[in-house]
Amino acid sequence: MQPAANLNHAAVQVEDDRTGLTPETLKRAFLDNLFYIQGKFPRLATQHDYYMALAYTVRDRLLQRWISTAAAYTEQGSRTVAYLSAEFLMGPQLGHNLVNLGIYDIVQQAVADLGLNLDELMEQEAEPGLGNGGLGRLAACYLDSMATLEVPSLGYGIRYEFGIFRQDIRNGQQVEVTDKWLRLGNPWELPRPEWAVDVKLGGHTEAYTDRSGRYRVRWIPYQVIKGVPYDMPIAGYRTNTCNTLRLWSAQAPEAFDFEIFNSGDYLGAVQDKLSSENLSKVLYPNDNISQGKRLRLAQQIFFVSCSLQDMLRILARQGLALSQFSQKFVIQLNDTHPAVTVAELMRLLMDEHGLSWDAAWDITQRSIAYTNHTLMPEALEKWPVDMFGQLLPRHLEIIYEINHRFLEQVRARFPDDSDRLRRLSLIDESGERYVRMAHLACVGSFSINGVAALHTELLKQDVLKDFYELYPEKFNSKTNGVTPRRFMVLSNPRQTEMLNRTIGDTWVSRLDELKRLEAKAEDPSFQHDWHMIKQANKGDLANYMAKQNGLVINPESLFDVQVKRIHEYKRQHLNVLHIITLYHRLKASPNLEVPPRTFIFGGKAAPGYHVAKLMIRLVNGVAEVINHDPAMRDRLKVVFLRNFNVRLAQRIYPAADLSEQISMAGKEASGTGNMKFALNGAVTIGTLDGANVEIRDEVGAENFFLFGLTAPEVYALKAQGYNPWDYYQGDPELKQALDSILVGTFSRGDGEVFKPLIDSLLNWDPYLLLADYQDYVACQERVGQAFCDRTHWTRMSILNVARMGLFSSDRSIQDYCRDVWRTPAVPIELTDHAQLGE
Ligand code: NBY
Repeated sequence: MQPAANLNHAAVQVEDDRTGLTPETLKRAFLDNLFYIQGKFPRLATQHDYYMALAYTVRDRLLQRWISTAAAYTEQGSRTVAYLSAEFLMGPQLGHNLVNLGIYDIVQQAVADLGLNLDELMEQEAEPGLGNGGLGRLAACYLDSMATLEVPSLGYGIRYEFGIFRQDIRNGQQVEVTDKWLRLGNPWELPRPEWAVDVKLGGHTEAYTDRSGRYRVRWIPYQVIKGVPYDMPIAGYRTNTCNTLRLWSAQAPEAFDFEIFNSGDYLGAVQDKLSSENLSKVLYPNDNISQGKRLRLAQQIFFVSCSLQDMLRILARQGLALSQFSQKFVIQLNDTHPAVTVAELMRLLMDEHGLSWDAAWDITQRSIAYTNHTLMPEALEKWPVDMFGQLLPRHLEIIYEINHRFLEQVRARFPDDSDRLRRLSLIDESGERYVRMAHLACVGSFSINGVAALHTELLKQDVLKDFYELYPEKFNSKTNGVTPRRFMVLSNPRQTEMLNRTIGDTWVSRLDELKRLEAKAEDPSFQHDWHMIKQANKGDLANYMAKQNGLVINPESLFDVQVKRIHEYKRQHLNVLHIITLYHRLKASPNLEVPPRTFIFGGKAAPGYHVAKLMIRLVNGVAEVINHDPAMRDRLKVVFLRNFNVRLAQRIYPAADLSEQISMAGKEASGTGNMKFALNGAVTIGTLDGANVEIRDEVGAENFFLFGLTAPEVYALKAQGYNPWDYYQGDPELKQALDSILVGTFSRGDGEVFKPLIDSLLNWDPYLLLADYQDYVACQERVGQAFCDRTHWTRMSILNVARMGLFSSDRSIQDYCRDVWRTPAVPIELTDHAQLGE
C-alpha cells in the first residue's frame, strides 16, 4: 500500500528532540514527555510521573535502532532464533537500557540538572517479574547477549498480568502479595493488535476427504482465544541492534461473544471474555516442580500457538515458502514448557497449510532444539492423557502418531526390547496414562542440551539415557552464562570503574579480558582499593538492611550470602545448621577466635511448598534468637531479606564476601547466581554440583571452598542404604543443633513448629544434609580463618573476578550460534526508516 503522497514529508529527523543525545535535547524531550504523555507539569508531577517521562525519553532513543533492526531482518530474510520460554525474568528496564545505549552518565547529568535523582527515578519502576528464578533470568540474559552479538532473535512468551508474587514476611513467615506490575502502565511495551491471532481449545476433531481426495482432519474447538502481542525492545550493548521480546496477552475474540450477544446472553458473553483473559492472568509460582494443572497446559499451548502462527506470518510476509521455515527460523525450547511446539507445528503445517505428514515432520525436526534445565524427577512435565485430550484433542492424535512412528524405529533398532519401548514411549503407561513432554521434545528436535558439563553428563547417564543411546548426535552441553551489563556494569559501578581504570572498558563485551587483572592480584595498592570497593558496597547493603530489617550491621563482618529460590535440594537449612553450630560454639567458648559474620538469606518459596516455607520460618526464628542475644552482638547476625527479585539481587551480589552454593551434588543443573557472585568478587563455598565444577576449574581450587559428597558418592551412599540417624547419633554438635530446633529454641518454645522439617531430616533426608554437615562446618572454619587474612582474601577475590570470563552469557550464546543455531550475525545500519513512503 502506498502512503498518501503528502506524508512523504513527515520524516523524523535523526538528531532532534525525540532522539538527540545532548543534555539539552534530553532535557527538552523529558519535559515534553512529562507534559504530552503524562499530562503533568512539574508542580503536580510525582516521582513516578518523572520516571515515566524519562522512560519514554529513553524508549524514543531506542526506536530508531528497533525499526532499523526490524527492517534489516525483513529485507535480508535473516535466519532468526525464536527463543520460546514461559518465563522472562527481565528485571527493571530503565537502568539496563541506559547502560546498553551508552547514555547512563549523560542522562544522569541531564536529570540532575533538572533537580532530580536518577537512582530515585529508577526505584519507581515496577520490575517485570515474569519468571520464577534461574530459568527465567537465563532467558533474559540470553536476549541481552543475542542483541549484543547482533544475532537476529525474537523472544516469545506470555505477558502475565501478575508476575511472580511479592513476598512479605509476617511473624517470620512468608506471605504472598499479588504483583500488579502493570498498574501504573508499562512504558517499555508496544501493543501490536494488528498481529493478533486466534488459538483453539477443547472440542473434537473430524476426519474428511479434501477435494483432491486426501485424508484430512478438521478440529472443531469448544473455545477460541485471541492472543495479542506486546513488543518490548531488547537493545544490544553499544550496537545498533535492537531485537524484540514478543509477549502474548489473552483476550476474548470479538466474533465469539457477538454470537452469544445475539442469543441475548450478554452477561454470559462478558463472563466468557473474563474467562478467556484468565489465560495470561498469572505466572505459576513453582520452580522445579510441575503441578499438572489444566490452566498451565492452556497457557503453554496459548503462547506456543501464537508464536508459531506469528513465525508463519513473518515467513509469508517475506515471501518465503513453508519448506524454507527451518532456514528462516530455529526454535529454542527453554525446557519443556513450550514442548507442545512439536505437535502444534505439525498441526499448523498439515491441517492449516495442507502439507503431508512427511513434509511437516521434516520441517519440524529440523527447526526445533531443546534445552533441559533439571534433574529433579518431580519437575519433569507430564500431563494426564485425559486432560490433554480434552484440551488438545488434535494434538493428542498427532502425538500418538509421532509415538507410533517413533516406536517403530526403536523396534527396528532394538528388536525384542519391550522394556526399552516402555521407557522411551511418549506415553507413560505404568499407571494412569501421561504424556511425557521431555520425550516429545527429544523426539521432535535436532538438538538436546544440558546447561553445565556435569548436568549434561548426568542427562546422558540417567534422566535421558535411553534417548542418548538412540540419538547420541543430538546431545550437546551449553554451560550457562550471565550478562555482565546488568550484573556488573549496572549493579556494581564502583568495581566497574576500577576495572575500566585498570584494563580499559572492552571487558564488558569481551569478558575473558578480565584475565588481565591477574597481574594486579599481588599489588598491595590495587588490593587496598579493591578491598575499599567491597567495603563501600557492603556499607550500602548494610544501610538497606538497617532500613528493611531494623538491624545494625557491621560492614567489617564477613557477609555470608545465600540468595536463590528456597528448595530442599538447595539446602538453605544446611546453612542454618552451621549457623546454629557456630552459635552454640560461641555460647560455650566466648573467646573463640572467629571473624564476625553476617548471614544473609533471600528467596521465595512456592506458595504450596510447605517445607520450603518452614525453611524460611527457621531462618527467621534463628535470626530472632541470635540478633537479640547480647552475647552475639558484633559477632553474629542473621538477616532474611524479603522479596528477593532482580532489583534486590543487583544490590546483594556486589556486597557479598562469601557465596553459598551448597546444593546436594547431582541436583542443581547449573546455577547462575554462583556466576553473578563470583563476578562481583565473592568467594564460593560449594559442592561439586552444576556449574560450580567449572567455576572451580577456572578460578583454581585454591580460590574456592569445596566440601561435600560428589554426585557418584551420593549415588553410592544411597545405594548402600543411607541412614541419617547414624550421623545424628555420631556427631554431638549436629545432634545439639537439631535438638535445639526440635525443642523450640527458635520458635519461642513451641516444639511443634519445626517438627515436620526435623522429622524428615532424621528419617529420610533425601538431600543428605546430615551426611554433608561435618565437612561443611569444617570448610566454614577454613573460610573464617581465610577471611581473617585480609591480603589472602582480597587476592582470592581479585582472582575470582579475573578468571570468570567464561561465564558471560555472550560466550554461551556464541556456543549456541556455532553448534546449534548456525545463525550468522547481522550488523545493523541506522537508516532513517521513519521516512514514510519508501
Ligand atoms: O534453571 C533452573 C535450574 O534449577 C538451575 O540450576 C539453572 O541454572 C537454571 C538455568 O538453566 N531451573 C529453573 O529455574 N526452573 C524453573 O524455574 C521452573 C519453573 C517452572 C517449572 C519448572 C521449573 N514448572 O514446571 O512449572
